[in-house]
Amino acid sequence: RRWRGISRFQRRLVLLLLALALFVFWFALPRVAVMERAAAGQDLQMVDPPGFEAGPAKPEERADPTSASPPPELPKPPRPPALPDAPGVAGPAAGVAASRRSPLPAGSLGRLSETSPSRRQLAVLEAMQHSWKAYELYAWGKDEVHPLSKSSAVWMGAGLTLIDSLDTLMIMGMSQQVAKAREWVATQLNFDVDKPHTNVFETTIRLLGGLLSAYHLSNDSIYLDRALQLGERLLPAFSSPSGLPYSDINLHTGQASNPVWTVESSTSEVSSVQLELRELSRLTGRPEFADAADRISRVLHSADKKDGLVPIYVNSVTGRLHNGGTVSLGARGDSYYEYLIKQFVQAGKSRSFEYLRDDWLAAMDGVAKHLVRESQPHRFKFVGELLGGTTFSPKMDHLVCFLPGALAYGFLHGMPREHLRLAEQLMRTCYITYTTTATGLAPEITHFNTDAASVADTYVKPLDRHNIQRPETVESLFYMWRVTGDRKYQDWGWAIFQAFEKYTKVQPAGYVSISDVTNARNPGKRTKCESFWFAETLKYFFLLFSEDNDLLPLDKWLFNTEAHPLPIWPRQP
Ligand code: DMJ
Repeated sequence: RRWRGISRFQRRLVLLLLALALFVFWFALPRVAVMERAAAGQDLQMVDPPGFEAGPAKPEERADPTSASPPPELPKPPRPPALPDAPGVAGPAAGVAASRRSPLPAGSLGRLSETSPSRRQLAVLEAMQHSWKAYELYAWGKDEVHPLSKSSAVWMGAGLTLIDSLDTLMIMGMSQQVAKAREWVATQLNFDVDKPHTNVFETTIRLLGGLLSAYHLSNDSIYLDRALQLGERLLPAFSSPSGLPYSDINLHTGQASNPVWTVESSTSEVSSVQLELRELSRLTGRPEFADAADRISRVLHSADKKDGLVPIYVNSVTGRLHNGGTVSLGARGDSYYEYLIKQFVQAGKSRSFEYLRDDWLAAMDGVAKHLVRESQPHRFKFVGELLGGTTFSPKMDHLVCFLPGALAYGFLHGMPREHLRLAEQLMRTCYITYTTTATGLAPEITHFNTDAASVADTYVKPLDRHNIQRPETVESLFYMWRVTGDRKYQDWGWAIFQAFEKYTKVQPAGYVSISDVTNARNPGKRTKCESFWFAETLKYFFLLFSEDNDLLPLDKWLFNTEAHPLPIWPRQP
């Protein structure tokens, strides 16, 4: 009666408004729902970013990076000047002085990015300042800071956190902190450390890698001088009968050894030093570092593998892989795979490095065949392990979450499109390992249920509940954002960043590891802050939230396994 009582004009107006509301509801609601589900980690049907085919591509297909959907249109700042025209590894010796040229003009600190920082980047910058404050207050010049106990710890005895952080400070434009740290490097840093068991891998990726990147980003020769001093002290570690490095060295005496209890080394440790050694050779014209790297890569290339997969232990004296050993892309296996594709890219995809690309392709086929499974009930793809080389275990270390990023980076450099598809699926799974805990932070290890009757996809064993500020998921989010231009990866990173803010920040300074990600009431703050929090996690957050794709563009730079950027060389024959 009321409807009939109003005028025709009023009726039309009401109908029009109803139609408008329906229209808005129809188009906006699904988007909101998808975003909410994604943020909650419940979006089971992955939405393909426009431009990417779903489903497997032919194995021989090589991606044309230009065919992928381009990252969003962003203001284009001037690119960094061309890379230094330093001699190639096999080129004439040039000496440190002659090759002291970096891709950035002197004094470019704070201007690495020409776009204004985003609100999220500013939050990361504040986190870095808060973290650095703890290091300055409690651990200046020491290896690690313990913000809770307001103390420090010795590991290599060489200012580990300070050196590991240099490039992050530079990228974030923290010029005053860089100046003070540079002063310490110039006047205090001393690699003449008399400790019998300094780990060769950690020293190479964190200290040597950090110094090389600091040099490239600052054009300051002090960092290259120090890198060369360290490289010379590390050299005896590469003189084993097989050519694979000993795990430990005394930097003072040059005595290299494996730990007393074993002759076996971690496969990832012996196989993840070549990027740094070759770059040191290129910059200094000293071939012995690159020669050592070549020997390592060739020994592992010739070793007996199972569909491209390697066990997690290797005998560094004989060069033989541990037969029947566990296969994993997590602890002790991870960066073996990462460095296959990155060595090929570093060398400008030169023909003489194609054998490493082939090893990467074989390994990724092996991963798909033996290690990738789906959880139940939601069919999340994950990467398990082969115990004893044969028995599948649905266990996935947080460390494995480097893989989506490496696959995406490989795709950008010409690897098959199906690698990107797998990267997208694994990226989602890595994110799920965060969203399914009470704190929103991932545990060290996640197990997956594969039984059809399962009610939850994941479970975390009591001893695996800790989070030590690892970077791998944020690292992969950064690559996925750069390669696909899909903003959901930034949003996922932001959710993770906020969880770190809430559960790991301490006052008056610093961020720490926690013991139990499943307990939001009492996550159990630990005292220690890892150096890779500064070197990797915060750096990747900062880059993930950047709108400037020309800030360390991925066709010109690669990141070593400790997130230290190194230039990609021009292609050589
Ligand atoms: C880092 O030192 C490196 O990323 C290494 O390759 C693996 N472990 C840590 C971070 O989790």
